[in-house]
Amino acid sequence: MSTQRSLVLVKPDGFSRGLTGEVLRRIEAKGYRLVALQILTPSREMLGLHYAEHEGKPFFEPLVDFMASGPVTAILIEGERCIEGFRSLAGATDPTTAAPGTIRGDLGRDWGHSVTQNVVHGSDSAESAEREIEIWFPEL
Ligand code: IDP
Ligand code: MG
Repeated sequence: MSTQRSLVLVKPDGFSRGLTGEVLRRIEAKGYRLVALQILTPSREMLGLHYAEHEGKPFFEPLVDFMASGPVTAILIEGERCIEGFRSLAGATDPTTAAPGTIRGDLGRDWGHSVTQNVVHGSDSAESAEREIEIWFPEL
């Protein structure tokens, strides 16, 4: 058994395009459980913690600007190997080359925003998931 929890975000592009339901549908169809869900506009401080590994990279500031630009849906999911499984559902980082059938491949668009606006975030390891859940759902 390796039941895991993962932190999923529907980013501001996905939220504003009304794609939260579609992302939730895919998570539930896969068999993962929804543990908690919250709509919020994240502070730059939260985003600095969330994306700490990318601080100093050229895309860091535009990424934080984008992520703070409006509401996101934060979702805590649970299921067997759901960290790896949701990354697989999400697809590759670049929505232009993400495989069809994935969230980013089916729904992500190249709006001239490079790779930044790619609909969803998903934790990439058990350590990241634990760290990120503490940021987005400190009570859980
Ligand atoms: P991931 O979300 O697939 O794990 P990461 O490499 O962890 O991808 O990057 C975090 C986020 O930063 C991406 O989802 C995307 O929004 C943005 N990003 C990553 N690489 C680039 C880039 O080269 N240009 C612009 N934005 C990027
Ligand atoms: Mg990442």
